[in-house]
Parts: sequence; structure tokens; C-alpha cells
Amino acid sequence: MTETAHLDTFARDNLPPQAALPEFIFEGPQLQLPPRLNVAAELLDRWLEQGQGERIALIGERDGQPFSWTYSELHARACRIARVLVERMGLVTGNRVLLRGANTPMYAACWLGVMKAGGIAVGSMPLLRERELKAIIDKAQITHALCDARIADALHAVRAECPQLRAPLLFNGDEAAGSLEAEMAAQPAHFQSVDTAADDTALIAFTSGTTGVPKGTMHFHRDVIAACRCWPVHVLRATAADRFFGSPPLAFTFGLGGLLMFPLSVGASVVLVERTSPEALLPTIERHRVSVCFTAPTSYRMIALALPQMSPQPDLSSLRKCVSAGEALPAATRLLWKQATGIEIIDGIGSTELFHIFISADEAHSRPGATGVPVPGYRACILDDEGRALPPGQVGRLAVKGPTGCKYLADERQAVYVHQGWNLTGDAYLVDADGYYVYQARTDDMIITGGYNIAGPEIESVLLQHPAVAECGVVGIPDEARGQIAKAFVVLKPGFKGDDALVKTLQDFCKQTIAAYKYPRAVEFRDTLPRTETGKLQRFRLRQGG
Ligand code: 3UK
Repeated sequence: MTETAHLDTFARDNLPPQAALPEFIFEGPQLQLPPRLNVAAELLDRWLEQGQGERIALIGERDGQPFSWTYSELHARACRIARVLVERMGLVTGNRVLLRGANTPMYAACWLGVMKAGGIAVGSMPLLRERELKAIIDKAQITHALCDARIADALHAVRAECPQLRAPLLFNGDEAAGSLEAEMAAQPAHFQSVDTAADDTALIAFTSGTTGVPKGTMHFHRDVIAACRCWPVHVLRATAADRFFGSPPLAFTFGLGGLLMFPLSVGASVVLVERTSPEALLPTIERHRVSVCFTAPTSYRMIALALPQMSPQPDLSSLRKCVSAGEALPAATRLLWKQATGIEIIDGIGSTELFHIFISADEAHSRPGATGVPVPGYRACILDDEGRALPPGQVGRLAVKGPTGCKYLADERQAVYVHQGWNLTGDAYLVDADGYYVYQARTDDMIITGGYNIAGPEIESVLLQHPAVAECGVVGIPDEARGQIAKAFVVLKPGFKGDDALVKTLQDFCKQTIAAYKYPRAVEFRDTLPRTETGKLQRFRLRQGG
């Protein structure tokens, strides 16, 4: 390890012990990184030094009116925020700064300001309530907070119980005295980015874990830069002329990479607006001539189903790349999107622990039903329960290593994610004869029925091909005779009636397409399915019947 630039050594003190870390590999000239590195210097300051400051960096909307900031303007704001943090809020390097807000240019400026000042950014999902917020503040020992004024309630409510947390500054509000913007106006617009070590922690991202205490994943400055040089360079291949947009929150590493780090790394522009529901995506793509879109599979499906009925048809001629991650992309959804827009989706599996996508395929190499192949820079294999590599065609645990990897903040569960140098993502996969990785299910979501293993998503991908099905989720529920049976929760398209006859039709449809033992023995119709803020189906809630 190089000498830390952090005066506050909390992050370094709470890294997993050396023996519990995954193996890191840095293959190829792109991944030979210098010992001192600052994300903001690399992704922001560099463009000004190269005379590119007048390019558009961020586009936002306020009261329905679009506005944009150039790289110079974004830089000036990040510098002022860094100054406010250091001079007005007493930040020392290595302090943790909570960031709260939906996707807006100010949130992005705050994130970059924290990097410049050598702080550690801790994003938090906007919808978190008091209890969840307090768990994060306690776990990461957060000292500072910058919060969107419109969602400050939960933070205010927990402040009294968080002794180390200083008074937060609020942004995107009325900009009155005491707001972050008012404080910024009183500071000069230059701030030399702190000369952080490549292995100083830049951010702590909390997993959207469904049970227990949330896990904080630590990422160094070098992790972010390494991620920018793997998937974006080899698979996405965007250019400075691209305009990015999508739904994942910047508090989620899928969004932080896809909608901030990756576009800045190529000098492109990003649209950061708050409304990112499926209905809101198309108008924004049209209005801002978006060329690269990031969202979850369910969002692509809902848009593709709605598109043919729209009149007039939206102008999507600017769109050229569509990225899907967060959960498996069913073949039926890939096909629907292609039919609706002509675009082949770029699927990729990533995780909070590895920062971003590590298995993927570009639009020319995609295969329906498969995620793709390891992204250059990463290696992957399939292991059995004893940690032995499995041959092609056999289902086992997905294991990955590369320049990034799991580093939980003071957490015993490090030993669950990392085994013998490999990151175990918790996914059951197989590799086909051509080396493509095919998702099966989360390892703890495999359904075991009458001695057979069934992956819920396989049944889902069949049901999604039926004309009556809008959305569905298949989970195992307890059954006296078989241990478990597969139960399908189905949302129907408008005009279809969920009756016994349709249950039978759907079951027969499954039996015709996949092995008969896999058909869902129970089918229930629902108006909606439970999903997380990032579009993931909450299977545990379906299993609980809720
Ligand atoms: C699942 C996928 C099949 C898989 C993420 C891109 O989702 C992200 O991070 P999380 O920590 O969840 C990780 C888990 O989600 N998953 C994600 N993408 C796919 N399963 N196909 C996919 N394409 O179970 C994985 O282990 O919330 C995704 C970039 C950054 C991210 N943090």
C-alpha cells in the first residue's frame, strides 16, 4: 500500500484484513495506474487542462426548464463545494460525506467536490427512511452531509442521534443564506484536487441488501478509474459526442458509473433529471437527443410494450446504445426492444461489490438469454460448492476477479463474498460451449422441487413470451409433497382476464417450451410486482406472499 493522503484513517483502518481480500489483477497497459490518483483530477480537471472546458458536461431541468453546465462550470462548482467542505464545514481528508438527492447536476457537483477535497462520498438512496439512514450513518461513521433540500426530513430527524455528524448543508432549495449555494457563492472557484493515494478510499456504496444490516462496499480512487478503462472502453465504446441518460440513481454504482464516471471519462455529456420512471424516459430521450441509455430490463420491457400504441411516435433517432443491468435480461425483452426500436441491447452483469459490469456483450456479439463474456480486464469461472472449477454446461457459482473487487467495511460477510481470491457474486450461472455466461438465478433463489433444481428466471422468460403477460416473477413456495413448487406471479396486459382458464393456458404454454417438470404449479395474478428502487424484483416478498 502507498502512503495514504487521508488524515482521518477510518476507511483504511476498517478495510478487510489482507488475507480476506480478493485477488486483484491489472492486465494490460490501460490498467497500469500511478500510485497517486484522484478521481476528480482524472475525470474533471484533465478536460480543462486539455482546453476542453467549453464542452457540455451536464444537462438538468429546473421547473421544467432545461439548463446545462460546461466542464468548466461543473469544475468551478466542484471547486467551490470542496472549499465549503474544507473551510466552512471543517472536512479533513478521509472524512465520510453523506450525499442525498435524486439525480441532478448539483448532486453530481457535490460528488466531485467531495473527491477534490479528498473526502469519501457515501451515496444514499433518496427513498431511505430514518432507520435505514441511521444504520448507514453509524456504520460509515459519517461526519458531513450534503442533502437535497426537498428530501431533508429523514436526515433532520436522525441528526440528534448521530453525535459525530455535523450540521448538513442543503442544496436545490431556495438558495437562501445558509444554503450550500449561498456558501459556494462566497468561495473562490479554484481548488487543487487533493493528491490522494490510488488506494485511498473514494466512496463507500451500500448494497441494496434485502435482509440484515446493509453492507458498505469500499472503492478506492483506482477502482473507479480501472472501471472506466474496462467495460466502457471495450464494450460500450461511447465517444465525446455521446449524450448519456438513464434511470439508475447516482447513489447506486450502476448509476454512478453509467451516468457520471463513464461519460466524464470520455468527455461526453449526461442528462441528470429526477423523473426516471419508464413513462418519463422516452420524452427525455427525445427532448435532449440522448444517444446512450441505461436502465433495468423491466423498464425496457414496459417501454417496448407501450411504444407501438403511441401517437405521434416519439423521435428516437438520436438513440444508439441501450444498456441493461441490475437483473437478468429475458430473451423476450431483448427481442421486443429490438422490434420496437431496432436497437440490440447491451446486457451486462455488475455488482456493488465489484463497482460495475464485469460480464457483458456489445450489440454485435449479444446472444439472447446469455449475459455475455468476461469484460477484458476480468476473469470468470463457474465453481462447484467445494470451490472446484466446473466444465461448460454445468450450473454452479459465478466467480470473478479483476482490477476491482469486494472490500466490505468492517463486515464478517467478507468471507461469504470472497473465497480463495475469487469474488462470489451469489449468482448461479453456466458457461455454454462458446464461452458465453448464462444466468440461472441467485444461488439462494434456486427452486428445489421433487429433487429437481429449477431457476425461476427460466420459467419467467417463457411466460414473458406469452401475449397475455406484461410482467412476471417465479419463486419457490413450500409444498408438503415436493418440498417446494414453482409459483408464478403474473401481471397481465390490459384486456386479459386472470381466470382459471388462463392459468391452465399459461401452464400448458410452459410445458410446450421447457421440460414439463418446470411448469409453475401455482399461478397468481397481480396488479403489480414488488420492486426495489433500482428495478429489481423482490423475490423474498413474493415468497412471503406479499
Ligand atoms: C444481479 C444481474 C443477471 C446479480 C449493478 C451493474 O445490479 C448491480 O449491483 P447490485 O449490487 O446487484 C448485483 C446482483 O444483481 N444482476 C445485475 N446485473 C445482472 N443478473 N444479469 C445481469 N445483467 O444477481 C448480481 O450479483 O445491486 C449492475 C453495474 C453496477 C451494479 N452495482
